[in-house]
Amino acid sequence: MSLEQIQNYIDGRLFRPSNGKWLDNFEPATGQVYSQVPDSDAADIDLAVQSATAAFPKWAAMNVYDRSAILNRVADAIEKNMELLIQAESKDNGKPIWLARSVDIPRCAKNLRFFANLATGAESQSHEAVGMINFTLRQPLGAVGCISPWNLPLYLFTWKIAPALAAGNTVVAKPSEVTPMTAYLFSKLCIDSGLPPGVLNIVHGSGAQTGDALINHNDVKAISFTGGTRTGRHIASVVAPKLKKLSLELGGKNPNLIFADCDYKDALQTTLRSSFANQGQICLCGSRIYVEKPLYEKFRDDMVAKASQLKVGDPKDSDSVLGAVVSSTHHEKILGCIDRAEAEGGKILCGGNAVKPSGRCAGGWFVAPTVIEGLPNQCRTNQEEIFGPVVTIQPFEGEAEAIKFANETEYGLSATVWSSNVGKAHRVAHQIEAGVIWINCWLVRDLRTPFGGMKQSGVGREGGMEAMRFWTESKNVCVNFA
Ligand code: TXE
Repeated sequence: MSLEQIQNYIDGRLFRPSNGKWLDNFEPATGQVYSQVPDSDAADIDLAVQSATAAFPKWAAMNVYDRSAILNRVADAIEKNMELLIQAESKDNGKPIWLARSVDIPRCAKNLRFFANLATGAESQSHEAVGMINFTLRQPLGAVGCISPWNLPLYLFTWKIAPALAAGNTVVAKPSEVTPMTAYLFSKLCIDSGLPPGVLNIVHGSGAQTGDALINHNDVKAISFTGGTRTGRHIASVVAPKLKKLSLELGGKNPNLIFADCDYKDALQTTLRSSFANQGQICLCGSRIYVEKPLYEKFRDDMVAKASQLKVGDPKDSDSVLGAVVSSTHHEKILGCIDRAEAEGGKILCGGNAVKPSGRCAGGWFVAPTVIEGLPNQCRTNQEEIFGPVVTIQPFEGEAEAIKFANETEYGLSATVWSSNVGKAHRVAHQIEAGVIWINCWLVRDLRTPFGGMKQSGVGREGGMEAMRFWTESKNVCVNFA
């Protein structure tokens, strides 16, 4: 049986890679190749950038209500094809179907609608003086580049392209080569919805070849990237000297601070989720759990008991809480991190091993939820992003130590604070070095809010008007009417 071949979407049409080369695409739950993805190169990227550049003047000049209506039509198409996308996302990424159904795919439609509608309400400033008025235009940049990762494939892909398009830019997007399927299905929905040719182009392929061609292309006016910190640093080294706009959403090593006066049940249940949701492959997962001393032993024991009960298995099964991790390489990486944690003196309280389900998933890449105790903050396990179902747990004493522990990392993406003392929770939130803080909740996402990290977790913010500002250039016009 020949494998399905994913196509590039350029100038409104589907194309095979111009070099005729393909990469294998795996189903993580089985470890089997099930489709092929274009191994596109600079020639495909150049074609896509030319198409985006040609489409830009008309798309940018379009009445914002018409642009918004087209993007809403694409959102309609996602909703009409929800089940197809849910199944495809789960198969391509390894995440449980219930998760793709409850989180990923509904959010894709929401991303498009949210930014389509936000654009119609966008305001700009004016500054009046005697006999003078300044007003600020916010104009789209041109053909721009978006590079997205594999953990929330279509969710993060649409989160990037929606504001770029809504602001009037045209886009060349490169989804992760590890999870290309839903972006491919999405390109067909764009064609069916009447998105004008060239407005969005999707070029598939590896980071080192396709991604590199995109970030190096001189006609691309800005790059927005979500992925690992190391890749982000490399992209910055290429894009910054070209003096282009750059947005980087990178890794995290997020702390959960659990004070003794928290709502225990809620803190425990949510910490379980923030540790292991999507197999721990969400940049916002809390991977360092700090519990105030009086509560430490009880919380640790309950957390371990609950984590040990989580079912890891076929993403198709509705009772699988964790599915497969995304790739064989990533599976090896996570297991290597667990070995290292033991070598650093960590005690594995639960998990610590690969899981081999029987039947269809026997060859898949599964990892048991893992909780590790007894490691100092400075060790590599507590400093480097693992991005799997692996957390560490440590006690702390009082507010000052909680803040110190939380900030002892080069990352600064998110943090979670659990306390029923409002004043304390505010004080702590104020002092944590992270771009997103949740108090007594986790992963509550209001799309209007700024989203992004401090320190090595990134540069810039996505979300709401922050995204619209990134995707536009401000131009001040000063009028003398004296
Ligand atoms: O991501 P990469 P990888 C973290 C996580 C993970 C680690 C490595 O810790 O273990 O990163 O994962 C494209 N020029 N996160 O290697 O490489 C690539 O093709 C242009 C955190 O899979 O960062 C893909 O589309 N593009 C994270 C995208 O970058 C390049 C999500 C992300 O891949 C490129 C994912 C290049 N030279 C991983 N090299 C988060 N913050 O959510 C790669 N790419």
